[in-house]
Amino acid sequence: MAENKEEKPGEPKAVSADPAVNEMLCDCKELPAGTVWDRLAKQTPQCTFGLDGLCCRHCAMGPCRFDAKRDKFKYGVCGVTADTVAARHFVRMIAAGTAAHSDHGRGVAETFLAAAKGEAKGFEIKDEQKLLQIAMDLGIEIGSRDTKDIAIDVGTCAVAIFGSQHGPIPLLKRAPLKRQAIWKELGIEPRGVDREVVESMHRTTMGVDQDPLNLIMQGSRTALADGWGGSMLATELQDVLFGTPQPILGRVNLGVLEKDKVNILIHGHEPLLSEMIVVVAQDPSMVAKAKAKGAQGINLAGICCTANEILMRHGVPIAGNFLHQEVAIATGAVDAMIADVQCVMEAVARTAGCFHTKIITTNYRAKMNGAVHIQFDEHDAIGTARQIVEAAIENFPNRKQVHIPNVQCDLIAGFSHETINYLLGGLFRAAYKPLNDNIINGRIRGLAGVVGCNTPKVVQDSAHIKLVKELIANDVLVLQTGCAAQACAKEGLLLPEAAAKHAGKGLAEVCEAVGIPPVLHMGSCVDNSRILMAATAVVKEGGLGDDITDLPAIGAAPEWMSEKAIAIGQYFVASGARVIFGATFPVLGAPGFKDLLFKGLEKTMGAVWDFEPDPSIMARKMIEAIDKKRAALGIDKSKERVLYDMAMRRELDAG
Ligand code: MSK
Repeated sequence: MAENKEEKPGEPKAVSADPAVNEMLCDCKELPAGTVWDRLAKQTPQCTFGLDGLCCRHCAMGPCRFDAKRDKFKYGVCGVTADTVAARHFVRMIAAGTAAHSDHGRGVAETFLAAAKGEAKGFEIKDEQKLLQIAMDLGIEIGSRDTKDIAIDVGTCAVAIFGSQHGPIPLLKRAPLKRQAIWKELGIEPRGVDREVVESMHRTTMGVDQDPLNLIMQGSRTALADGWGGSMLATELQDVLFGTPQPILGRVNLGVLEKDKVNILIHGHEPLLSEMIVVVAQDPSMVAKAKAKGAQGINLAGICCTANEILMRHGVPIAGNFLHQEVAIATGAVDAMIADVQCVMEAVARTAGCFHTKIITTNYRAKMNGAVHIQFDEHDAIGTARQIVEAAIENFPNRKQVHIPNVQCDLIAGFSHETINYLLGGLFRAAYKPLNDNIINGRIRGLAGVVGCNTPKVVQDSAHIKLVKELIANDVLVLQTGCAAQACAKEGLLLPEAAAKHAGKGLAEVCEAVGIPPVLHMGSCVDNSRILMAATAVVKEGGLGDDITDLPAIGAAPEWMSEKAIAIGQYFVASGARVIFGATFPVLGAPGFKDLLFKGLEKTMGAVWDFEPDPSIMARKMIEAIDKKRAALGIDKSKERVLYDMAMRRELDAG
């Protein structure tokens, strides 16, 4: 578990709260391109115009810089202001994040359709009940029709949502009615995923949309196309194809790598191929091949969100989160790293060049110099998976020195919103009522979604761990996805026993009664759509208002770095949930646009953004926001905030 080392003068700055990473840094000293932390140090100080969203290079009259305090930098060459420039950047980040999630979603929808038609060997419908639920939500007739025909219609409709020109996209209907009315009134119901991304790119190009409010409305429409469109479709169709996750025991951290086995590390986001790699790696003929090369078997592990996908459905261990990708290779124990799309640093190929690791890219959209490319063929996924596993086995004898830190931790993952329903309500009367009741009676103070990445700008995992510990100590039930979930898992917070150790009395009572951890792992980045569904289910259960904005609930991303996080943040705000980001925020130099995001959106969306780099202050702000919602609902029985002082933190860390 992490030792939250406090910095001492003269000592090198700690880069991670994770002892496995700190142990590996000695092995990374000679890397020609260094590690992500070395490269950040070389890039520091970074350009403040860029940091604050104040550099425009959208046309060749620029680049232009902006500084409200200096006359020289008041206007760009075209006369554009800092607020418009920051708004355009922000909307472009939303568009990029939406595009990433949605291209993933489209790939899943296409494979789903091929599987439904019987054209994708190895894929099948695993969750029929969920298929029927989606069919109903998409307005597809069920009656006495054959499952195959329903699946073909669902697949066809899902693919069409990406290119649809005239919305609204159908899954918006899942949201609370009041929220749907707000979107309609504001004119921000997405028409189709691709259309919103294209329009955002158009409106942010030189000489088009010059009004920050108009821009953020389009940003909201695009983000909603992600949350209630591309991401939600990816999650739902993956569940139908591979099974809806249920609580499952797993392990996390570099210690899951095995010295005597062929280690295959799966990195990226799409579970389509990795599901097949899981199957192939267990094939006795493959295990025999590994043994013939001197290994004792084959060991799979994951990095980033693909890790979350295969953990939730198969219990495959997680080697680490985003900042682990280079240090994992430096163990010398990774025979192949399989990379599909997103969050794969270009540095991994260079790092791999210093060891024996083979980097294998599998998606034509994401190739890399120094990597081998084996294109994923959804019509023969098992064949592609075989090629990959064989390549890893072949590489096993090329290992040199191996150093695997003996650090790992158990965790429970797999809390889909359906599972939360069953766990809290029981199999025969599945409902969110017990959760709502416990929020109303104050045992659970509120809900917090703590999600997002790692960034080298924050001591790895430290903000996640500090924030989440303070939240659960104050009876806030935490929902997590992505690398944030992996950070807290490494700290042991995703285990039922964490409730007795770290949670407040009320939350601990609920967790102990139901047998759940105080921090629920709900999946990968696209699975933030599960949090939208859980929030909607709480609203629909009743007693806590009639819109997401009424709930004592809040979102946070204390160590974010990806554009995808901005898209997620905006679809939460547009859905009525306040969000707080840490580390850095890309509009701080544009006072007008910052004000619009941090205050102005309250009027239209009923929720705003906030920025707070200190996790303790962030916790305070989140608890205050939750208490404010409780007061508005009239359920504000006195609850003192437990203040975490240094002594308490040390005690927890020692425990
Ligand atoms: S992988 S987007 S670093 S959470 Fe989804 Fe982690 Fe952030 Fe990538």
